[in-house]
Amino acid sequence: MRAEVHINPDQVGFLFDLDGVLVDTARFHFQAWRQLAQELGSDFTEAQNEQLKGVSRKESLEKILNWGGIRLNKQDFEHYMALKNEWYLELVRTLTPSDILPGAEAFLIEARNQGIGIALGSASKNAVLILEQLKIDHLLDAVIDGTQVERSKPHPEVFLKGARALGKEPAHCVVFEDAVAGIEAAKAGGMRSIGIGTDDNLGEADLVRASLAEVNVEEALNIL
Ligand code: B16
Ligand code: MG
Repeated sequence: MRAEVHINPDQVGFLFDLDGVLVDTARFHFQAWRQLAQELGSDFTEAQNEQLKGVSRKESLEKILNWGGIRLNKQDFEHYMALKNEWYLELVRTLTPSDILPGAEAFLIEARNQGIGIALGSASKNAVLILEQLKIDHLLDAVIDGTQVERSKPHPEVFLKGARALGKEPAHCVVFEDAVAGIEAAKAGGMRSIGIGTDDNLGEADLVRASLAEVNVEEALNIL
């Protein structure tokens, strides 16, 4: 067992993934990508969609094209990525605060009240709009998203930038993630992690819970 180390909450950073942790837009991504695949004469399943979670827009399209054995030139690739995003954004604009996942807002407020730094670490280039739709942007001290990183998860760049923006040591940060690549990114960055989902795929996390409604700030601090 690790010796108990007491770290003051004001030295701690909590880094949150967006999709699958604070809100579920995976169903919107699925709908928009599927529409695009069909436009290209292809299709893919909900099980395959699991492989797109946490993955960047560009890598998602690469996977879908691979599944369908489709090749596109650079110009068409850019065109279809933009088209999917237009369809996705139409769905995102329907989001309201009632779409915040169970327990997420209360958890952010409790962590803030304890003086913990809070940052977003998302692969999405639409993160700012989504946070505004949900009206939780004011609960975050820093937002690092797909517009600010060059390397996708499992590379730790997004979380290391989040820790830096908060002025916290990576070893004093806890990452909340629903994707395997995100848990790997936290590890690669020297951070602790809490998997939001199930043990079968997130078993590498330091703790796994079905949702933020089932985690309390104390136990999150205790894994540091
Ligand atoms: P966008 P996260 C990720 O969000 C999604 O899980 C993933 O499915 C999506 O492809 C990616 O954002 C990029 O999204 O097209 O909006 O830039 O889980 O890292 O918050
Ligand atoms: Mg996610």
